[in-house]
Amino acid sequence: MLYNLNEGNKKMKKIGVLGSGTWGMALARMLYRLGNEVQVWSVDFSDIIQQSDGTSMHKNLPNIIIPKGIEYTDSLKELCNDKDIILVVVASMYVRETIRKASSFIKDDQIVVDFAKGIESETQKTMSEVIRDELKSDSKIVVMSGPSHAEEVAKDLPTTIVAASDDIVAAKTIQNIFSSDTLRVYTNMDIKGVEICGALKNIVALAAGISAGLGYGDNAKAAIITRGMSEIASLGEKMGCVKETFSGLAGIGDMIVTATSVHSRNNKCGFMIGQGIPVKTAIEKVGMVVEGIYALPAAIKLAELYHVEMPIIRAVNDIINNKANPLAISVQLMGRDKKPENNIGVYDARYEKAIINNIREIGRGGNNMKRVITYGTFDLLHYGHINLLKRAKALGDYLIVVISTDEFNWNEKHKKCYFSYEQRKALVEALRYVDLVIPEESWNQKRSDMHEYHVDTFVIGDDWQGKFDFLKEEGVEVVYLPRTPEISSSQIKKDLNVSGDVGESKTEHSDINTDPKK
Ligand code: C2G
Repeated sequence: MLYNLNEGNKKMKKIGVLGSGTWGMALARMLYRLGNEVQVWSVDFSDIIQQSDGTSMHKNLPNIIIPKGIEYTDSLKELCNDKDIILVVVASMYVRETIRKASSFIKDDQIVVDFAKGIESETQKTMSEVIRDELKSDSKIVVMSGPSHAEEVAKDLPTTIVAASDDIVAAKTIQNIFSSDTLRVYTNMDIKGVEICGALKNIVALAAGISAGLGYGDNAKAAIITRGMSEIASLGEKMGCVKETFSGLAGIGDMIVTATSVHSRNNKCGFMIGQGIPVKTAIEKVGMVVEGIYALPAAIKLAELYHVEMPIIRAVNDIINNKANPLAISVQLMGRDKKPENNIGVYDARYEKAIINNIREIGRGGNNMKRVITYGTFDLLHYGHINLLKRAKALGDYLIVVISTDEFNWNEKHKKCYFSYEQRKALVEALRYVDLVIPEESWNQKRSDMHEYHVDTFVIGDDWQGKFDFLKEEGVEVVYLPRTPEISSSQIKKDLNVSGDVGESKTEHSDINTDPKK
C-alpha cells in the first residue's frame, strides 16, 4: 500500500501529464495513488490497453494496474486547462514541438516539470532551455532527474530523484507533491548540471552496453562508468555547473542505474551493437527511444565548444555515427597516452592532502581550529601569491592575511603599490582560502598579532627565510614556504613595460630589520 507521508500538509493537486509512455504512465499512476487528480495527454494511446473494469495497462508495464480514475485526452488545451502542474514526459526530440503547441494554454502560475532527458542536437540546449524557448508564459520550470527507472517506480520500489530548479520555491513545491514513502525527492539548484548529467549519462550507458556486447566484464563496465562520469563532470565544470551535482543522484546515481540495469534501453541497444548487430537494427529491436543516440551530436559539439577531452563519448560517436568497429575502438581507448587520474597540480595535491589530514585530525578529536597568519603586500595579485595563500590555508583551518598599508610600504619597504591598500584588501578577501584581512602598519606588530589573533602558525615565502624565527618565542610555529619561481609584481610591470619602483619587494631582504625589538 502506498502511504503518503505528508498526509497533513499536502493539498491535492490537478496534474497534467504530457506523454503516455512507460515513464508518463508510471508517474500518472503514482501521483494518482497519492490522491491527486491526473490527466494524461498523448497523440497515440495504442500502448495503453483498456481493461473491462475501467483500469488500464501499459504494454511495457505488464501486470501494473493503471487506476481507472486517471483521465485521458488528445487535446493539449484540455490537458493544460485548470491544472496546477504539467509534466513533460515525451521523448526529448518531441519536447520543443509539444511545448510549442501547448504554450498558448500554459499559464504563469502553472509549474512545468520536465522529465525528458536530452540535449537538442541543433542548439545544444537542455530540455528546460528548450521549454523556456517555447513557453509564452513565465511558468516556473523544474527538472526531475535521478536513478529512477519507470519500471521500478511503477512497482512502488524505493526510488530517489532530484527536483532541480533555479527557483527554490518551485523545487520545494514539486518536492512536496512527489514525496512519498517510496519516492524520496531532493532539491538541487544546479539545473544545468542536473540536465547535463541526465543527457550525457545515456551515452555512457551505450558504451557500457557495447562493452558487455563485446564480451567484456564488470571491470570494463566500472571503468566506463567511472571515466565516463569524469568526462561529464569535466564538461559540466567548464560549463559552470556545481561539482557536487556529478557525484549526486542525477550524476553518478543515474549513471549507475542506466549503465548497469536490464531496464536501460541505452544499455540494451549498446549490447546488441557490441555483438555486431547494425545500429539501426539494434534501435528497432529495442523498440523504444534510445536517448543516448540523440544526445551524441550535442555532446560532441559541447566537448568542442568547451575544449574538453571526452574519449568515451567520442568513441561511442565513432561507433554509432561513423561506423567504427567497436572492438577496434575499445583497443584504441585502452591504448591512449598515459595520464594522471585527475588534473590537480602539485600544489593542489599538497593542499588537498593537508586539508584532508587536518579534517581527519579534527575528526579524531585532535586539535581545534588551527589559525594561520601570513603577511605581505599582495600588489598586482598573481598566482605566486595565490599559491602561497592556498598552502598557508592548508596548514590550518583559518587564515589571517596581514596586508601592508600604503604608508607602511612607502616608509618601511620603500615601494609604492599599483593598487591601494583598500583595493589589495578587497582582492585578497575575495579568495576562498582567506578568512580575515587586517592591516600591516609596522614591523613590530607581529609579536602582539600572534597573541591578539591566537595564532598557531606563522607562514611566509622562503625569500624571508630565517627572518621571523623570533616568533617561535611567542609560541608560534614558523613556516617558510617555497616561493613560486618566475612570477612577481615587478616582473609583471617589467613585462608590461611600465617603469617605476612599484610592486614586489626584492627576493632577499638583508637590508631590513624585521624585529625592531633587537
Ligand atoms: N610570494 C611567493 N611567490 C611569489 C611572490 C610572492 O610565494 N612569486 C609570497 C611572498 O614570499 C610572501 C607573499 O607571497 O610570503 C606576499 O609577497 P609580497 O606581496 O611580495 O610580500 P612582501 O613584500 O614580501 O611583504 O612583513 C612581511 C612583509 O609584509 C612581506
